[in-house]
Amino acid sequence: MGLNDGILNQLAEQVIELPSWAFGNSGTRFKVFATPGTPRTVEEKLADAAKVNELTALAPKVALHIPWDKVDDYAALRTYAEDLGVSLGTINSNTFQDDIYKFGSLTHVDAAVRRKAIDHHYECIEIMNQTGSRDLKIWLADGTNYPGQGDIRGRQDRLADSLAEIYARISPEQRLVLEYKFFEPAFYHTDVPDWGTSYAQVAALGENAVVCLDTGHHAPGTNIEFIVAQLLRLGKLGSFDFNSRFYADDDLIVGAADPFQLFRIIYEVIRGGGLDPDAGVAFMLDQCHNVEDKVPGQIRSVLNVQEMTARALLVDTDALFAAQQAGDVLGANAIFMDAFYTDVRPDLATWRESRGLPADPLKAYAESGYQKTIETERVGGTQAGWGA
Ligand code: PSV
Ligand code: MN
Ligand code: MN
Repeated sequence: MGLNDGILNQLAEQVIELPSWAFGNSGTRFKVFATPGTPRTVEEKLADAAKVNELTALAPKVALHIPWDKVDDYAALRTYAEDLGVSLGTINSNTFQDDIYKFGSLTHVDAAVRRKAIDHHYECIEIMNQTGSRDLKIWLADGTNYPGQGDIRGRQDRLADSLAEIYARISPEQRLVLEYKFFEPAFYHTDVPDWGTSYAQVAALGENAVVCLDTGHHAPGTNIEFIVAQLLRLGKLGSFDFNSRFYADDDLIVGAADPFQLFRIIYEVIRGGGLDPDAGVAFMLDQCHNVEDKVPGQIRSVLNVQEMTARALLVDTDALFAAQQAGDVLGANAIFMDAFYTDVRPDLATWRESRGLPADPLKAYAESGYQKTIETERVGGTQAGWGA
């Protein structure tokens, strides 16, 4: 099995969006280790993202988180990014770090708190108008810790009302993307815990409201590729937050914990037409590099997505469907596994070189001297988010 031109043409169109916060220092509630060379400004985060793109041609977009990436002039930031060869992507709102949101944001019982949270989203939409971003991504920390603490039903109703106010502000070219997460920081109930809730909320809003699937936001054992298939079927898969996890929301490098799961997810993306750029599915990373260097961490991540995409494109779908029709259980499984077990790395390296890219982007990064330069030049890099 080799990568034919049809597959390479599809791979050439692949766009992965990098999260600005992946370049900041991050950690656990126990410790944030500072990594030498960490960006001090949004501009430096963009420069690092552009480096990843320069060496891989896979990551021409950078997602921002507001207010972590707050600047005075977003039009200037847009030009700055474009001069580096990248564009500004999804704008992520943040209603989870201010004291006022202790008991919720868009779901809060107090209309004044909901107003503040809605206004923050208006500010994000204003930023999107200047950055040229299509997607407003909303992840809420809203939820409760103890049974009886909150009125689950009332919170759901207030969420619907708040989202409707935000949705009314987006332009026809923009989308509202609602992310779900089954727990954390709330431990008893979360107001958008699963794809079904996210789907119910966005379906009520309209066509330009879609779901974000963060691969780390499910209970262990969840069949994530099934959710992918279902959301694509319903025309509501807006974006991915790719990462990998061993236990909870670990935010580790995508494909590091379970490459086969990533393969299965991407197979369903392809099966449902989601790889077509016109399908509008944004392939974002949502990761933290706590102990490893961040730029090579992002390079490894985009290469993992590319490798699993290549393998998923290798599935002999005609043979697979025939085996499925015939009830050939082991035959169908063997066809699927043949593609998964194919090592595409040599073919991808040769293809990269033919496009003027380094055969081994991680080696090229190590030899480029970039890491040394940023370590020397940048002193006092910032934390990814909390406390930034
Ligand atoms: C929450 O766990 C999340 O996945 C959301 O996407 C946030 O925006 C992101 O992490 C960064 O904290
Ligand atoms: Mn996420
Ligand atoms: Mn998360």
